[in-house]
Amino acid sequence: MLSKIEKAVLKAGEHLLKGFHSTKDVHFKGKIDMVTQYDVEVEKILLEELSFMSPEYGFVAEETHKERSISKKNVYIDPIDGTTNFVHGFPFCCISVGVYDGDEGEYGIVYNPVMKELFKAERGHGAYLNGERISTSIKSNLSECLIATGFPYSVAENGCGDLTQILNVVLQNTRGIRRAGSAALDLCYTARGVFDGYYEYNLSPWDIAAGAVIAKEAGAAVFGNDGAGYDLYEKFIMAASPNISQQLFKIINKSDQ
Ligand code: LIP
Repeated sequence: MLSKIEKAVLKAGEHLLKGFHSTKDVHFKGKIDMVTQYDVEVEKILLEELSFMSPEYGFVAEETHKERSISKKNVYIDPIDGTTNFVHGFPFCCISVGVYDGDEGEYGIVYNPVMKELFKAERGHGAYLNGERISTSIKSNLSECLIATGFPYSVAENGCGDLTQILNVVLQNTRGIRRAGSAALDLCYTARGVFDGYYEYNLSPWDIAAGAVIAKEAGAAVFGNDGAGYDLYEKFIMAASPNISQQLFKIINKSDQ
């Protein structure tokens, strides 16, 4: 199954790559929430190439299948995660396909054709980058850690609010943060140990579905607000090396009270 999904993602990736180097028709779903013809076209290719999974699996996809699926088994598709990066020519953008049976992630594939990085994982079989096994960092001192995060599009209308307080605490207790613009790749860069941890609020299920499987299979602690398991529809996710996950969770939650 994973190899058939990978084939579909690689085919759709060719179109993302063509679009990355082409002029884009940009439309706005919100003040800074952009969409291009390539988001829609890549999603169409993925839905066609993955149609073999229906009717056993439902589909949830950012551009044309936003509603929550009634199926138990679902495919979560973000055709271009990091759309702002894609529009501005910043090469941190990807296709993200996560396959779930209920709340359990079965497969995750995240593909950045611009940087030629293909992350994939199958539950219980480890996580890989371009065929090489990956795992989280082993740092145990939060002050030595590089943490990734992001901000919802709504900051353009409402500002950062509580996120500023959290950012202050994280910056005072770590080596720094990176806001790279793609939740899927932030999770994968945590899985490969480049980031020691990642957290973000107000994401959509398609942003995190695949990356969460990859991070978990790479040994990351991945959880939501309760500090236990994660929920694709919860408005908070954190993934981190198990050696620092509780330290990071604590400072984020202490600052959030
Ligand atoms: C993006 C996420 C990113 C978040 C952005 C946006 P999109 O998804 O991947 O982590 O900070 O606000 O939600 O819109 O590029 O698919």
